[in-house]
Amino acid sequence: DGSIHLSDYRAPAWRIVHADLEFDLDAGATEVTAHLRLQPDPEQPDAPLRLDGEDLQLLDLRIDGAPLPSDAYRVDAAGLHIEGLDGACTLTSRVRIRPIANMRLEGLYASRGALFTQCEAEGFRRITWFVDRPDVMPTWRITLRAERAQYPVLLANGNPVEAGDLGDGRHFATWHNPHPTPAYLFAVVAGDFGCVESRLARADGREVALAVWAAHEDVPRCRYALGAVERALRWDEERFGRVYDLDVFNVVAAQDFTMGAMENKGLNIFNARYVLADEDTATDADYMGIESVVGHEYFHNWSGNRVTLRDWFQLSLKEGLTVFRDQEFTSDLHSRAVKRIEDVRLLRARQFAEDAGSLAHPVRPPSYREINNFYTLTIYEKGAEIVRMLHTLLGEARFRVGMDLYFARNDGRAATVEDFLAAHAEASGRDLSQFARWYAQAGTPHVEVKDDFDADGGTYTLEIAQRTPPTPGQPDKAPLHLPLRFALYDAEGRRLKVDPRADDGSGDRIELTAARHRLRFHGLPSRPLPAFNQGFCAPVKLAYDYTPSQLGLLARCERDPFNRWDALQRLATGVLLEHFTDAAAAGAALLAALGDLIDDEGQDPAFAAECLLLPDFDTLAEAVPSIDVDALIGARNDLLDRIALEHVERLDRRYHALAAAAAGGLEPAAMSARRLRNVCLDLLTRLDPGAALAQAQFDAARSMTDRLGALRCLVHHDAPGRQAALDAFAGRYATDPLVTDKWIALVASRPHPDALLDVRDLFATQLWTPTNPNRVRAVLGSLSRMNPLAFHAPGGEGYALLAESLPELDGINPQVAARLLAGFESWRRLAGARRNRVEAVLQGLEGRLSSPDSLEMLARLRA
Ligand code: DPP
Ligand code: ZN
Repeated sequence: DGSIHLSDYRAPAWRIVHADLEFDLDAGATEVTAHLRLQPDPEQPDAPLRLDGEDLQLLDLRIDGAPLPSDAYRVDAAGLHIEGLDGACTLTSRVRIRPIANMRLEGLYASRGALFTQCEAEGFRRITWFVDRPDVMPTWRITLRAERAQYPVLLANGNPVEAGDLGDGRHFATWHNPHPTPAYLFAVVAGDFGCVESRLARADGREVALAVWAAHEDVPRCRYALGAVERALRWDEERFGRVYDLDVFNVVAAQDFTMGAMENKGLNIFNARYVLADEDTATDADYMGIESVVGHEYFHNWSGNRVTLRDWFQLSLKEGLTVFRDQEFTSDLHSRAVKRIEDVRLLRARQFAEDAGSLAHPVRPPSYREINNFYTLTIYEKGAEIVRMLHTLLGEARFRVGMDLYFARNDGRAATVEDFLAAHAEASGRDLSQFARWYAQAGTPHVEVKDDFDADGGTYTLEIAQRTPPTPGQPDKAPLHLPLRFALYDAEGRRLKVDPRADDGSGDRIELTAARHRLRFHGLPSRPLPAFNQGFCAPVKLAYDYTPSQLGLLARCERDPFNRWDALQRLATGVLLEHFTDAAAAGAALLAALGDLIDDEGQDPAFAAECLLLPDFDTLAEAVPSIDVDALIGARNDLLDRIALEHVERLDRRYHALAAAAAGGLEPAAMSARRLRNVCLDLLTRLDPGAALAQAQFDAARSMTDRLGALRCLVHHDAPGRQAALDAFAGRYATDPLVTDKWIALVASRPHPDALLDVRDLFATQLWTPTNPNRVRAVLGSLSRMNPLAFHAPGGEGYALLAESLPELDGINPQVAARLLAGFESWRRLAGARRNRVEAVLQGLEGRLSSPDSLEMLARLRA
């Protein structure tokens, strides 16, 4: 079926040791001349040379300067085959490509008069003939020639070497990348850009010139991203000892971009949404997102570029590790507790759903048809959780030694997950062979804890069992090696000193390796209250039969802030899903705890805001065997109404009390205040008088955070001023595509059946630009991922709306279409007629999609 298997890996028969490329750039027709220095693998002496290439018009082909006769090679849809080469040689090819016709945004493409590339994972083969796999790592020399008027700025990987005039209004620039670099990290940018720049001293004493580029009118909005680059560079030196390795580091913003950003060597290309920001157009969440993505891409320079991947099955080796690194970057610079809560919220809502649905796959998948389909929450977020567990098991100091060894030993090489674990095993002396199962086994582990207290002897026993449910293709699972932190509290919430034979003497952590463990504690005066998985140190679903009052106590006394938040999430989940025998007491405990939080001025407001947010629809859907959409949405709405009614005065008081702090700029205290204030406003707008408050905030707002927060309240709670506010907002930002995406996303995620009509209306306007991935996601991603009420409309209209647009989108940008299809990943667990409706919609898509991306997704969804 066209699948590629990890077990079939073979080293490349031919390597490219150096690539010298020349581009005659033009949006309509670009010519690429490639001189590739080729070396055969001595172990595979007679293997033919096979080069990847797609949609290339071949103009010329030479070996060591001599034209190749046409019977000496063969071209098919996927590649170029040459037999009978005897040994190292230089292949020169000249091809023509058509950037302007490239809607897939893979390879070289045009966007708003400029030219950009995107090569990960397999886009480089759309630029020239090449051995396009990550374990082929030449050094590079890249010369760009173009018209100066349209393309005054010419950027490529590495350091600038030379630039000059060519006459006739044309000019050139040559770049050199001395580091062995696979083709997926190749990049070229040409266009009329401006930049903000700065110089930093590297830890090794050399200087690096940093620049962030964008269309001229957007340059003033690049300052924050530049500062984020500076912070990232410094942080990686300090925390990981990783020093930058070129004289320049360039970041360029592109409005048409499929991914979030791309870590090309020395020339990161970003989706504009992760670069451009000022107070008038960016929310606090946007700023945080920019800093974390800038960090992420920068950190790839070591975890991904210097040490790259042997093959695409190892994708999480760079992505999981780099997400862990960017999470730590954000945690070190901002609130560690709030960052952890946000990350776990995403993991539970989206990765757990992926791991429990039709698209579940291990962090290292054993096979794929289209690698683009594996840039998933599992590869990224679960991959990061695995690295975090390793960090917990080894401790910061030994983890750092292991990382240093990993980087030193694999520098300039294409590595595997085994190389990563071997470095950590060697540096720490620990056996990580069972831990390696985390990479091979899909599904979220369930850890169930039962306990018993023997009052006579004061003996307390914990019985801990783990099991991982079956996933597609993996019916049976083996026990995993995982760290589990825990603590015991007495009835007053005082922490009890215990010694569970913990290996590191800290007495608050055990390592699970078997399916069952028993822990005994002696000499306890009374039955303790246990707390588990502090900091969410293992990515599992942990079940323990808490009473509402125990959760209320934990929410106050747990030392670990993540677990204080989690106690309230458990309490809320139990109330919403009617898990508690005394429902009235549970509801009262939750309301009391939330009331205290609203009033508590000693608490970080951002933390309080996180606590006031109930588990979202996806998280609840993950917690039930069968998804009753109406029941989940109804229960959630009822509880939110109840919280608003019960605490209306408190919310109102706090909302006003936070006004002064919220009026500040980008300092943490102001961001934190705005966060809680907007959560208060959202609850208040559920009640009639709140609408006036939201309207007032909208009218007076001085930041995008407050303006968009108020607009969301007005739109999502059907306030009277909703349409006028939307029109005012849309008019004010009509020329800004990123802000336009924001209001479109609000409309498409409005929890009202009419959202489907609004989306249909959008399709009929100029605002619907199916070639722009951000816009497609603002419309259809918001509908399918952020609007369960409309997407799951009982008659199946939401499913039909998404499915209808997929054939056209698939013809434009297969990656975007395939990602939207994943919105159906949990369909088999839908209750009632909805499951049948999705099934019919998926069946109706048979024969209407053509990309390998979408065909693989559809097949997995229907398997
Ligand atoms: N650009 C994507 C990321 O950084 C893929 N490498 O995650
Ligand atoms: Zn990445």
